Amino acid sequence: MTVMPNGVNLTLDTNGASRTDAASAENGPQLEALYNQWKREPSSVDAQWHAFFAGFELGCQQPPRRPGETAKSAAPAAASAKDLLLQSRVDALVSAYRRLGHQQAKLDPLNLIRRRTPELSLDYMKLDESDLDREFEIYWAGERTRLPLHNIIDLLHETYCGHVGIEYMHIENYTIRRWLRDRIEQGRLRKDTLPNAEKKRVLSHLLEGELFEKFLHTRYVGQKRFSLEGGETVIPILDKIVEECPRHGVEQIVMGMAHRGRLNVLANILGKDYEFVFNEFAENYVPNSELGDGDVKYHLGYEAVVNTSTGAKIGISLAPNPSHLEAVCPVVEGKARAWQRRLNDTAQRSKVLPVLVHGDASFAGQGVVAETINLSQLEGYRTGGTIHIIINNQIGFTTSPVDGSSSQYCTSVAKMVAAPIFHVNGDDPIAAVTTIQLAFEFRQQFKRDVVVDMYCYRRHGHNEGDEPRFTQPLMYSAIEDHPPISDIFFGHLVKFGDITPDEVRAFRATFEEKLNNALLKSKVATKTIVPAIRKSLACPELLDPVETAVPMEKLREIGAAITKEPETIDLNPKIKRWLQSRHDMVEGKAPLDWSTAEALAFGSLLESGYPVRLSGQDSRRGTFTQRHSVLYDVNTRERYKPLNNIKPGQATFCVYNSPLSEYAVLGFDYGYGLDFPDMLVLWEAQFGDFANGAQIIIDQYIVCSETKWGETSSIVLLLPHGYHGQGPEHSSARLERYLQACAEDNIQVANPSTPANYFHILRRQALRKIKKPLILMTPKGMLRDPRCTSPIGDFAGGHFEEILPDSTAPKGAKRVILCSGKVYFDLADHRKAEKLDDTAIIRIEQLYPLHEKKLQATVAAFGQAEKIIWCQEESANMGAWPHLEPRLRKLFARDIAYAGRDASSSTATGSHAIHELEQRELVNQAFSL
Ligand SMILES: Cc1ncc(C[n+]2csc(CCOP(=O)(O)OP(=O)(O)O)c2C)c(N)n1
Ligand SMILES: [Mg+2]
Repeated sequence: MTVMPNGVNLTLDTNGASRTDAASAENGPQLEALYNQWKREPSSVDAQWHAFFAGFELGCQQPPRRPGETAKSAAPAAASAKDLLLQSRVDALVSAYRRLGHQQAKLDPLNLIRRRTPELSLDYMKLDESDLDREFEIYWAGERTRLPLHNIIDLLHETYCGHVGIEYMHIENYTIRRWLRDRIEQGRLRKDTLPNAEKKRVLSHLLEGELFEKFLHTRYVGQKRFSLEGGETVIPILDKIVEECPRHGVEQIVMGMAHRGRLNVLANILGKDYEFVFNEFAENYVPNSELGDGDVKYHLGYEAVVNTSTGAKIGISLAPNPSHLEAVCPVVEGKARAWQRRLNDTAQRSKVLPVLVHGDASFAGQGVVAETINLSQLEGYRTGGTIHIIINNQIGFTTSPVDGSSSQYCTSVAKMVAAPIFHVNGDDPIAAVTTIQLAFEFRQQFKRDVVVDMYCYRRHGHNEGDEPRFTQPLMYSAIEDHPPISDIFFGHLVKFGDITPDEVRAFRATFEEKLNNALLKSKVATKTIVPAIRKSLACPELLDPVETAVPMEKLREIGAAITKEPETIDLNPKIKRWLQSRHDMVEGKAPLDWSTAEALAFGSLLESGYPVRLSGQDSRRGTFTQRHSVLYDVNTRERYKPLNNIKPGQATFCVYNSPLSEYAVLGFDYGYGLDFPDMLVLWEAQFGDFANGAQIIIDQYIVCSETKWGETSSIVLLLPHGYHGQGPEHSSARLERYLQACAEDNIQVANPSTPANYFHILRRQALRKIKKPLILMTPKGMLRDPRCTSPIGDFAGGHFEEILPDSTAPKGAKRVILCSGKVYFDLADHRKAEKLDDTAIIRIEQLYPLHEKKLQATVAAFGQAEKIIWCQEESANMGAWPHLEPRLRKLFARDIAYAGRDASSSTATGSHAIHELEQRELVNQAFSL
């Protein structure tokens, strides 16, 4: 905004087009005055206005000719103040179309949406019919030109209010906005430029999509399949993406989608055999898998290599997904990034394309969508842009968009990363296909997310047994009268001579025959299916020891490398001292603390070629200022990662501060580990309880993906845990939640109490061939506690100890206290202070799978013990007790006494003093029960 000396508020945008205030009639006289002032004395107005008036005069004298335009028709207009005023109003109109044209676009196939956009009217812009034949200047498709107003309006209307509505004016970056504007205004989305062969391909995909659904509808009446009918255009859209891959150098698509149309996509895009799809519908179908519980058919994943029409091969990986809508989004992003690493595509990220297909209600409603989109440009999480496709059937189960989103479109969340949003009418497959083509180009060019919101409808209820007319009578009477997309498109093609009715009839007949044959084969196949006896996933090898010790010499070498002061940066003096103390530890001058143990575990893995990825909130420094895995120059903030400076050729240590999200970040890291299994992937919660923000990823993926989908993962969750009197929210990592989910050796849950055991369990996780998630309770206050240290010898020898025996207690101890984690130190101190030497304290370092034999043998060493007590800091309804109690009772064939806090609804007291009292009390109990 420029405030002129004469008080006129006028605005010019940077490419020279005038707009806004100047368009209002009230400014007319001032504008004219300003113009006259400029004519009298050009230097008396501000530089921008000077340029504008000069340009305007030039434009009036030498209008550029349009192709075929004669000099006569482009005769110069008189440059009057009125012209100037009208021009500014036309400019404002053009700008309004660019910003708001999408509101008048014909997006809804059912034509039920009515929106008013007064800014697009002549009236609003204070133009009238008499101006329609006047010529005005317009900056269009990258060029300045002059056209009569009625032509300008036609052009604007066709471009911005056709079957594609485009939101791009919210994009702050001028280069991106202009790239889009030029292509949109060149007519990329309004012109039918598809060659005939492509149109036929689109029609065949529509027909395949539609006939496939109809076939299932009649053969498997009432069975849930979440039909795509009404939204079949998504099939040609996805096909176009695959077809465009070779041109853009994309080799792999990583895809996620929910229930709607999933079977259709599996069959018609990923090429899953129709026969197999039909098998899954058969009543006596039992999955051909020996392990695990499996999942319903519309959640299963699939891997395929498909051939494009040019013969190129494109890999497509469709991630399995749980019912929890949108939970798959971050998982797909993580998988895509892992694929990028696998294909050596970490610089450009152009060979691997993430594609997410969403429902309209889910995209608007699920917070994980925003969390995932927020990852899209971050150093540790970016994937070079995702193509989001919304199957916008304008309903979510029974809920209308007005009850599902506070914004006009379900896509508004994508604006937070300035993604362009293309709304397209699904009844116009050509528009949809040309739109996806542009969206793909955009992704490859700018490596940013882009959204294609395909408006459509849902021909049936939410599922096929559901009656939609109970809640949506009007919409469904419109749907009933609405012809299938293939009919509309076919009619269009016939009209323009692109195809004949005979060709379509022949296509239908051939395809139906193909489906019938597949059905026949499937009937044969399903008859012969013998229900497989489900084998348990139990994996006793999880308790086999793994060689994880590192020779002393190697430890010292690694230790020296990671504690060396970097030459390239100037360190904070406190960090210098910290490095020195760490150096003393690895030299054996002092016992090793927790974070040094971790650094040696990572360092030794990296040194021998195993990459490590650690991500979490503030993980680089460490929430408790313990890790310092990245060092900073005090003057320049230049960064240095000691763990990446061990030796040439070592594997890479990737450590990232994550955004403040648990759900998406854990989902991402979990997905990453799935497709890069040779990397040790760790996700760290700031405090353990924050992991419940990612509960869906834990419940739906981490603990059960192996049994549902045969997907194994070795992700590590680092969850700071322990009662220090810091209140209810910083004490408990909710150990009980993980233990409650334990069965069939699905995960490992550990609460190690020594740095050496932490070192060994991390190395075991990376070195062992078996892939199982590892849930680790990690310390907070104990990070610097001299009691929680290990001598270097414990790293050079031994391995992970599931049970830590008590070597100090006498054989004839009368009392055995079992415990896990930090409370051990309080118990040991109390025993020492009170000289209660007839008590043995045994630590269960790994709670699941429980090494029962080892535990039994360790307790048996104190055969005379009269009492076995379980002691924990957590309340009785929390911690390990509810899980362990029946198991310990069975194992030792006697009751186990409980020493710990009473059951409580909140995890811990808010008062530090009460915490101390409780802690003393539970320790006393352990020795006195
Ligand atoms: C997180 C979550 N909450 C609720 C549900 C139950 N649910 C299943 S489908 C559905 C409606 C989804 O609507 P939309 O995203 O528009 O997809 P559509 O079914 O219309 O294709 C709901 C609420 C779910 N699956 N996941
Ligand atoms: Mg919907």
